[in-house]
Amino acid sequence: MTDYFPGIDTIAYEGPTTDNALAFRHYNADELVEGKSMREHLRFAAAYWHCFCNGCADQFGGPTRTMPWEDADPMQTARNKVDANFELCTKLGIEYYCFHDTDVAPEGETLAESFANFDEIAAYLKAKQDETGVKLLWGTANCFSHPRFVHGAGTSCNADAFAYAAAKIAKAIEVTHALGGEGYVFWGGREGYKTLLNTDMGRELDHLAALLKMAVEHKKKIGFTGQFYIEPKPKEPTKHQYDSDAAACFAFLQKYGLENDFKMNIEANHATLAGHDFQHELEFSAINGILGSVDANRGDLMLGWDTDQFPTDIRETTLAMLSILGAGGFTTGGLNFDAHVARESIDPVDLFHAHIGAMDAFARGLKNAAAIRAGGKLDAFKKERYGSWDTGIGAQIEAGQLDMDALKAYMLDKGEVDANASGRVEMLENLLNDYI
Ligand code: XLS
Ligand code: NI
Ligand code: NI
Repeated sequence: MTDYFPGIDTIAYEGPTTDNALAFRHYNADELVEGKSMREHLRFAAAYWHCFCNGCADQFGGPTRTMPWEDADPMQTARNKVDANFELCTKLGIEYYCFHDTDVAPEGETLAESFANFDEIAAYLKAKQDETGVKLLWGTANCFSHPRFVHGAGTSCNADAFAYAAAKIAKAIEVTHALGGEGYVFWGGREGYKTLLNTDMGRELDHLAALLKMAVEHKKKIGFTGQFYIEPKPKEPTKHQYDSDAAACFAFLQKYGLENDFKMNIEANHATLAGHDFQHELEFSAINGILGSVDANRGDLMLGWDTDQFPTDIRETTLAMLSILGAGGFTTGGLNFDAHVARESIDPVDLFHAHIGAMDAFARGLKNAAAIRAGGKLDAFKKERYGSWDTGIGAQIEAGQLDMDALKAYMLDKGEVDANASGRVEMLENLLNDYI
């Protein structure tokens, strides 16, 4: 094994009282929760782009992070990053990783050269997967960074940009398939607009749907059975992204008859940018049968952009795991840490502190959520709150037995509604805190 993280051993579970910063306090991979190991519940994944490609440059300055895998030759850098990825995942006990085509292999002078680079690195990724047992959770294509995608990809006014994106996506799906990837993500990138003064929204959305339909056909053609996901985000880089939240995505998918081919990849920071709680997006997806995977990060509510911080808020992870467990848990999806270290966290070891904290935060969230479910008080409260729908008039309405005339007659006769009960918001908030 290479040694990009010298002096760091395999990270072990040492329990909540340990002094060791490089140990898990709560994530104990084989510990059973609701009859399933934490490893199987949480299905952690490392995000290639943030771990190995993001030097933490910002608008005011260049990269600050020491990235010892960088070499003057971009293909050598690419091979080094593969080594670093598998070293990181193995040492942390992270079983999955995720990538964009351009994260793993440099773009060439031509599309053909880019594909050749991608194939070469994919073969190396495959060898390292076989050697370590680390697997690909999902792949994706970057159809937003290059200037050719200035007007978008699937929604570009330039038909050639659409064609280029289709070529990249086809290739990325093929490579994901070859690597045994369990899913493939579509994040809108620049699929949106800056101003309606230059934008034909209806036509752009038709084009986006056409691109996704082609992807579904391509998937079938090559025999890829992994799950397709859409990752909602309301803004950034465009002012308005078409896939703005789970509800907008679901409406779009239904309009174009794509609702059985896609699930959601819900990102915590995108949810808050959309003005929703993380849990709202998870719960909306769960009730519609489209909860697929999660980009597990956190935003900063003081800031209006995608800060992609590692998740550390136990209340958030608890509520998220409550919805995920409620939906029956992950099948093809998992928790991908779409997060980067802070610009001032400049050492390779900081990647370990970041992942350890995030994995512990979700381990606590999982245990808390399981305890809440076992306690049964929240469920019982909700059940009772809707009691008026279980019998009498409520049950008849739910069964579709009554029309408006019947309800008019019912209410004229009864005169006033039965007394409302308190929603007990504060009591329930206190109850939640009992578990955190
Ligand atoms: C950007 C997105 C991106 C996707 C993958 O905001 O989160 O990183 O997860 O393209
Ligand atoms: Ni993301
Ligand atoms: Ni994001």
